[in-house]
Amino acid sequence: MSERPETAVEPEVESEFAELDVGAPRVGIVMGSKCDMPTMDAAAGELRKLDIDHEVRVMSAHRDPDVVTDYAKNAKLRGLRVIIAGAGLSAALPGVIAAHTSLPVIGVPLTSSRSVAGGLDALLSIAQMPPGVPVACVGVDSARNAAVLAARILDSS
Ligand code: RP5
Repeated sequence: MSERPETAVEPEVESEFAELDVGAPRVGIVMGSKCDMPTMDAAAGELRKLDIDHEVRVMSAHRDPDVVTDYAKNAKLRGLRVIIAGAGLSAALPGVIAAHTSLPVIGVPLTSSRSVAGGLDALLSIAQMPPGVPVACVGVDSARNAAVLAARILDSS
């Protein structure tokens, strides 16, 4: 008997879950640190205004790699349709999530007290993904735009 990876889900089960509408979050907003919350709150605020169910989580690609991996691998099955990921400095979070899910990932490069060149460090970390593993990238600290883009993605599918 062939072994299946633990995370593999039968396609028919996956589509049945996708059709369930129980107010489950459709957008996941994640960020690398609690200190990112004031900036990322603009994404949550915009989704609230647009009446789009969402969830907010703090997890660091560098400090909590297993948590990030599990979150990304389970996101689609849980009903999420888009993930917004904000991080500063060497901002690996959006890219690591994109490595583990086929959902669209929108990265928000963030500034912090230790940012280099006004957030250029995070901007390049998020935008310069290798071919085949895309992350959409909004402007530095532009969390609201990430939410608007997430809404447009939801609207177009
Ligand atoms: C990144 O490093 C976070 O996204 C945050 O923007 C930055 C600083 O985080 P702390 O070291 O202050 O928690 O991982």
